[in-house]
Amino acid sequence: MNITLIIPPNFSIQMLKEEIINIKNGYCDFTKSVDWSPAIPIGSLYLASILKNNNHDVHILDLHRAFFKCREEGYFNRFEKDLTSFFNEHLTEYFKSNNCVDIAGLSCLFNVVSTTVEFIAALIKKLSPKTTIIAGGHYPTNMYKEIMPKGLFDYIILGEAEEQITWLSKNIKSIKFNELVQDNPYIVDQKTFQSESKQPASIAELDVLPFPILESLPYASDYLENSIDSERVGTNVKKKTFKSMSIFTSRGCPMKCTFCASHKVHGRKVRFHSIDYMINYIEYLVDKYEVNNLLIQDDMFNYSKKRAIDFCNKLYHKYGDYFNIEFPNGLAVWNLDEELILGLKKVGLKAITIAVESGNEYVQKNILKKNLNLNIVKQKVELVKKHNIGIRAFYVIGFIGETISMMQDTINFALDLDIDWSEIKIFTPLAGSEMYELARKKGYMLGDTSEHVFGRCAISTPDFSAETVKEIQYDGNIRVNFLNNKLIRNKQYKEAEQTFKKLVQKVPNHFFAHWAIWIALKGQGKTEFAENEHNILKELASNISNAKLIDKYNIKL
Ligand code: B12
Ligand code: SF4
Repeated sequence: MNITLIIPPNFSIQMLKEEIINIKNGYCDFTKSVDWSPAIPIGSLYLASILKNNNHDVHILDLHRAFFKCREEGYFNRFEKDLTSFFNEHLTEYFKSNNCVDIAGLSCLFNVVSTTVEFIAALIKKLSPKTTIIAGGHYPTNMYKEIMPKGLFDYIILGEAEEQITWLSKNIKSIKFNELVQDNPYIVDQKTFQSESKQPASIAELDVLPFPILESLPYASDYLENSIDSERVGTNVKKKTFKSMSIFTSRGCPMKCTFCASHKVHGRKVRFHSIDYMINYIEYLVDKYEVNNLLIQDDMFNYSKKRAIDFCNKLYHKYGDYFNIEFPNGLAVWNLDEELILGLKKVGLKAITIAVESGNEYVQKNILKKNLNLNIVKQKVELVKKHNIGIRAFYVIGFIGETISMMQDTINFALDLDIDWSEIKIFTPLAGSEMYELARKKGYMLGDTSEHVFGRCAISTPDFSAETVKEIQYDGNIRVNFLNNKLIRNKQYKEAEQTFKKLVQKVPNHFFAHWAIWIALKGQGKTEFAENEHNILKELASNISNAKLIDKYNIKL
């Protein structure tokens, strides 16, 4: 079978269109801007590997990266280029030159990409009516009953799809295939999507999966050097020399956080790769791609502390301190102790991110059901700092049931915690989560599900309006990460200069980032550079919204 796995531009059609208009107008708004950098599509790599092992001809077409590259290379700055020309040049051309794609598999990990995936499916149906279109990932797994009636997908595979996509590709030519699908609990088609016996597939023994090798991915080395994870604000690790690869040592999470949807695909039962499997895979990544930055993406890497330490020991035994290690999704605070911190430090952990979510005990216990003890958070932070490891935290405000004062508690907690960076995000209901169901039932969601991403859209409840949450989030971010920045307070001006210069590379006109650079330069006695920065600030201050902020925060220039 000739199979193409397609990664869509990972945003809604509306966002893509707006982004193109913004590019044409030379406009950049920090509160709305999102990170467009490509990420290695790990799920599709797993699928590609198993399909190749079963002798299929597999290609990955990453339209997210293609969109990013077009954006970076000024494609959309040209008058005649828009979203239609983008899809024509990347999808129409592809299907014209590969006129025998038997199966197009669309990866749809996030709600936010639903409209784009549907747009792509409709286009493929037109371009290549004989191609079977299948979809998988979090969004179709959770929403198939609503998606299937649109008639855009032939099949949706629910849950972890490695075994099922192999089964489908093997059997699809069988004349009895429709009957077979009826009996398959993990795949839905037009006839079976309303059946109550369908459920997400789960890979029982992770080690049976072939390595998610990078050979299936065109431009693999470029991802390793320039992916979304190659720059992280608030950690002064020099990423530019890194080759970063995301890995999963386990799947699943037993916790029941009400805002999370991960369990709908990966389940609540934690399954582990053996440490030998992981070390062999890492060996492949090092030998073939010189990977030296491991991004461990498990939902809960330290679920078993013993295994986590075993992993560190074996990795250290083979590679010493060769790697930089990161946990982009954060580590579970409750199971973090000195032994584990030291084990991780030994194999290259320079900065840790902890998922705190809320600084209010009531929200922790009754709204999120995360039950994190905030005093323990403080103790663990001190432990991490004691070992000279950088520390960041994730926070979210605007949960259903939260009041404005509870949100302020989170901001105050973040101010108090004294760490390197605090990512304060606005709650967005994720399809598949308990809170999504509640938001829908109560009619709290404003706009389309696909618009619920980053700071872009929020919910309104009787306790707060979406606008108020945005204001609290904006204000919290400015106060916690800029005006009270730890590096500036501690007079670590050199590090502060590096941190904020990184930020202005991404958001060139960020007033507070320039302000922080100015303070950092003055603090180092770099008078001439500080003067330049001061001039930039004065220019930015002429903008009306910046002028208001200067007034609000009493900034003296
Ligand atoms: C890494 C990651 C990212 C990365 C990169 C994702 C990527 N391109 O691979 C980045 C940083 C970009 C990211 C961003 C976001 N993420 Co994220 N992310 C993850 C994470 C941690 C791992 C994804 C992964 O690689 N899993 C491992 C592989 C093996 O599993 P998989 O990708 O799910 O693939 C399997 C199945 O889904 C299925 N499948 C996947 N593709 C396909 C295709 C076909 C054809 C088929 C049949 C099957 C299939 O089979 C695969 C193999 O088993 C997950 C959590 C998790 N544990 O999965 C969250 C997760 C996917 N992210 C989530 C969210 C919400 C986001 C954001 C929207 C966050 C936000 N509010 O801003 C952003 C937005 C994305 C964007 N537009 O940029 C949610 C999605 C839930 C939902 N219903 O929308 C998740 C589930 C986290 C959660 N706790 O709920 N994310
Ligand atoms: S948010 Fe993290 S800890 Fe909570 S259920 Fe999801 S993956 Fe597990």
